[in-house]
Amino acid sequence: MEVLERSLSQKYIDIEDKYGAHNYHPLPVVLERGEGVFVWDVDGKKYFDFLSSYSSVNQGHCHPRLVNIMKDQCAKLTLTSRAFYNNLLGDCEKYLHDLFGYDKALLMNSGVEAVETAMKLCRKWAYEVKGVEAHKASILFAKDNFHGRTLSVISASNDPISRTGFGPYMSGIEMVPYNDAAALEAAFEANPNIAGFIVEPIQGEAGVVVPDNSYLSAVAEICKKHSVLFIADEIQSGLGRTGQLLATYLDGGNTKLRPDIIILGKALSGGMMPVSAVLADDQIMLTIKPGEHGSTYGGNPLACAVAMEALQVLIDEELSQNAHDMGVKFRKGLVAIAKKNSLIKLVRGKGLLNAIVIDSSEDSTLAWDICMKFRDNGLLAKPTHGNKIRLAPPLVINGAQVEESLAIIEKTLAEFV
Ligand code: IF1
Repeated sequence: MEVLERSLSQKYIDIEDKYGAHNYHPLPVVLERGEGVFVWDVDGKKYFDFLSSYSSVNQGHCHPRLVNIMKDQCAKLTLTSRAFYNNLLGDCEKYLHDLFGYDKALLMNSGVEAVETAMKLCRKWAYEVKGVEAHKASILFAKDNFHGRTLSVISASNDPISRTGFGPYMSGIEMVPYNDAAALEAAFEANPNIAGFIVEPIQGEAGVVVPDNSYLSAVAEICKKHSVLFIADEIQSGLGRTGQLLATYLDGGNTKLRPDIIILGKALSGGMMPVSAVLADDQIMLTIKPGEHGSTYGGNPLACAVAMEALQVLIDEELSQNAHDMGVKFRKGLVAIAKKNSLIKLVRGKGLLNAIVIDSSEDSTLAWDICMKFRDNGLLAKPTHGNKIRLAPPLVINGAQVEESLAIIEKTLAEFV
């Protein structure tokens, strides 16, 4: 346990250590306020947030429009369950229809709940539309994926830390290498019972792995050819993060791939509360009949109010475009630092979903040590899978803040050579 020189922070850490589950190893910093791209710890120290709660705070911390809409709705009606209608769910579903162009939306809460929902829709569609024999449907995933932490979703993971010790695993799940269209087609040819392929347009947790330009288009084509549902998990890559509204909008937005199912979460609420959604056309969405799926909070009026405003903020503030422009500036700066500092082995990403690969083994603590120094120098980031450091600020970041952040990154890395 890193002992913090600031006793106030240590007090909070000690309480959590004593009374909380040890299911995380957080960076030792205790936050109490957020605004835009910044967060402050309990001692009043200010940091650039370069994690954005894993791309949930795209609109910036505590966006005033989201705070206000929550305050208003909180005082009116927060939850009805789906036993009754409420006056905001229909508007939210229509908003999602108008913005993304799918017949219908199914509102859930956490991202993994939406992934599970997509898996249930995929199986139902397999039996009722594709004609797969009962209980024989299989769902294909990409290796090195991350789609959440439920037992069925970790059954699709090849990451030992996500799955070891939680068996037995769910059947009807297969995996293929990411960014390999030939392997995908071979899998479909080998098993006609494959009903869907769930894939991240950019693999976040794997260390921001951006596939070849042709991969996602090939996925769409091969899925269509084999009557397999193309299911895009845009929970982390979507909602402006990669410089487009969705990461499946390619060629600067001129090619919209339109997967059969889109899964949204995280920034769908701008970090205010858990809201997730599954988008699909009627042929898929209506395979789930009344009473066959749902959740207590799914589609609650507070979530709907926040989600519509969070999406409107993305549009009004042109945050996808800003993510594109600031991402170009940021990656250029990282490449310039890499030219002077061999610690950075690789720079990769799209929009404001970026990562640097540190020149160390995956089991080295160097990336962690660098993030600790980033913290001391006023920037918060966290390593993923050993030697990669994800760098993903809120999409509201401006040019001067990008430059200031690059200066912190350069100064910090220079301390390690
Ligand atoms: C943790 C990772 C990121 C996601 C994608 C579904 C979900 C996530 C593409 C599930 C969630 C979060 C979960 C959080 C840390 C973070 C994460 F490190 F775990 F892998 F972002 F890369 N699809 N990702 O990224 O959504 O149920 O969490 O709302 O579990 O530690 P959720």
